[in-house]
Amino acid sequence: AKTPMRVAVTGAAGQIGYSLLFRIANGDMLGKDQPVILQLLEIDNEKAQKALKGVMMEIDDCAFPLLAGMTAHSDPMTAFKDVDFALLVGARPRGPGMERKDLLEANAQIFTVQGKALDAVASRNVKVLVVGNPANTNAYIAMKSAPSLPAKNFTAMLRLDHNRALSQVAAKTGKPVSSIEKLAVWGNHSPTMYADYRFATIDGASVKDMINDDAWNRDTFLPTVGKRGAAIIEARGLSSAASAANAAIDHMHDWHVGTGGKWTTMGIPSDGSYGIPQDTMFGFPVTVENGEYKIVQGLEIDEFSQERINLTLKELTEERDGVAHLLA
Ligand code: NAX
Repeated sequence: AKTPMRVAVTGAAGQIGYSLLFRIANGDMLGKDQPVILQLLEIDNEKAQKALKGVMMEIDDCAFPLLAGMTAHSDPMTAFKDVDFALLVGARPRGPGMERKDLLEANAQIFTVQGKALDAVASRNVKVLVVGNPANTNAYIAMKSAPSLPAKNFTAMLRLDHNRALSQVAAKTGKPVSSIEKLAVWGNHSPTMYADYRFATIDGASVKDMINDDAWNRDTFLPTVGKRGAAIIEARGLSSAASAANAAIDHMHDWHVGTGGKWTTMGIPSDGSYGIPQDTMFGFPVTVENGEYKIVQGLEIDEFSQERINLTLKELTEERDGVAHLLA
């Protein structure tokens, strides 16, 4: 049997956690033959820790054959000990009267502490996914707070945007999602993200030609994908949770197992590709092989795409500048 892998999840008693943990323990993330140990972090607060205990009782009651251990933590230094994977879901939500700047700063503090803890105690090969918003900037902060770990080990979740885009393209073309290849989402996990189907194919045929409607792209598709989170809140009264957990599973699964040459989207520290400044945590089209992602190179960026990419990059640059003083 394989050696169990250690998986840390923060915000484990939250909404996303409630969908995510069961799927990790069920083998959806790392494979049906890979035992896992869950190391769960919640804030040091009686109510949160009690709720976490309740979730753990339910996980026990699933009797997952692959679950080789499970612990509850309120300190990232113990939660992240020796972890192979870390899913950083817990974050500070925007409270009433809270400005964007306050939100950025509150989260910068959380992700500085967690980055330092990963740096100190996690496996040197830890794969980190940041889900908690603002996801790209939080991932950037964690990466910068962990100088002894390779920067490439830190990623942000753009996969929900990617999956939302896939679903919209499938609905528009009337083709199954599984037939769509070479879709990508550029930039920040925010309404400024740029979902790009210019290179996408279905059974080898161009999706752009099939849809052949630039106005639909600009006025319907991009706003629908960009504002999907708000539409879910409006309809459900709660933010996306099961779909976010599903996207986190997809992201980690593909990073661990590979994509077999197919494209997906990951928020990763830029290597300068496509003019995105080094280390900017940016959504790129990638392929994954042997646990290493690679940016798809050589794609033509037309004028419309460049404008969209500039817009999402500007937002990310402003977010980064807003927390720069905390990283010095
Ligand atoms: P919840 O508020 O239901 O749960 C968050 C949990 O995190 C809470 O239990 C809280 O106690 C815990 N927490 C807060 N700070 C913590 C810390 N420093 N250490 C450990 N735990 C901590 O939120 P939920 O709906 O689960 O969403 C979690 C985060 O995901 C939010 O920031 C949300 O904005 C973000 N999202 C990101 C998405 C993405 O695509 N990147 C999509 C979905 C989601 O909106």
